[in-house]
Amino acid sequence: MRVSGLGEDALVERIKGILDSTYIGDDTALVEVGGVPLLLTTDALREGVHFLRSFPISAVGWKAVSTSVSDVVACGGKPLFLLVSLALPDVDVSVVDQLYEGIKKACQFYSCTVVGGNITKSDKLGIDVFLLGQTQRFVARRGAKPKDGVYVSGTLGDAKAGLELLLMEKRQYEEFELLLIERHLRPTARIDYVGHISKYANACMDISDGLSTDANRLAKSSGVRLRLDPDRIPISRELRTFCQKHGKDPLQYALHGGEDYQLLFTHPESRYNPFLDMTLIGWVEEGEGVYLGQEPLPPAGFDHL
Ligand code: TPS
Repeated sequence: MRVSGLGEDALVERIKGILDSTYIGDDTALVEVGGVPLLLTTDALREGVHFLRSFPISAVGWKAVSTSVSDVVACGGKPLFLLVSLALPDVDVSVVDQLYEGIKKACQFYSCTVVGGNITKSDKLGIDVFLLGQTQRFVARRGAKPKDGVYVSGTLGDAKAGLELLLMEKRQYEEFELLLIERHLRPTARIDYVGHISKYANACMDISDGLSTDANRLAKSSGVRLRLDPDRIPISRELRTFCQKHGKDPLQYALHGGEDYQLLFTHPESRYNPFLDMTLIGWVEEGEGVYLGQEPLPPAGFDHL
């Protein structure tokens, strides 16, 4: 059987079995070194799969750091040190300069430091980030409790619309289109949520493959059912404008679009923080799977294989 027939989650389960590992399955791995808990995560970006060579390369650097920081934040942690490995075609040196300008900007924004890496020759451009972080309290995907509120940060679906706009390769973009494109090219990991997540979340993960796919992962890990309210899913004004213009349904983008790097988390409703852009989108129940109103919401987001 080919890996594409298996799918990403099943392949990860298979690898977990081979390694006989109890670690694998959250956005980061929690390890203890000399009594100090640490978070480890790694992310890969590949030309043709995650970005095109025509995209601004500094944005690719920014995004590579942000996707890893997002995983650490989802576990309630702060990013500390990174290793960055490049798979490099014989490009102009300025490409590497710009890539690292983006990496540096992101590291300044998130307060973390690149301490090393590796470079190999390759046909396609690739960036691998390995990130070490630290947390006061590790928040996993398991831990959601019946009666918890289900929350997301920010708005959903913008990055998918941004990617579609980029792939249109228009000569001129309107203001709202540029905003959506920015959401795709330079996602911001929700570092502003670290305090809230580490203090209050019973379960958390970041939404990289789309709400429908990631909510099902959280429900499965926690052994609960999530019932989401379609009228509560947060959708930006820009995405509404985009969908109006192209005759699309914004809810479909918000449910299944990937790469928003917003957070999905649960806790009692009493922990709602009005100073964060968090939205209550549903509740945790006993049972399994994800429901949108009365209908099952199967995973229909992005699969990497
Ligand atoms: C050129 N895409 C790639 S990875 C991903 C999505 C929706 C999910 C999140 O990945 N084609 C191009 N660029 C793209 N970004 C896509 C397709 C779509 P991860 O979990 O690795 O952060």
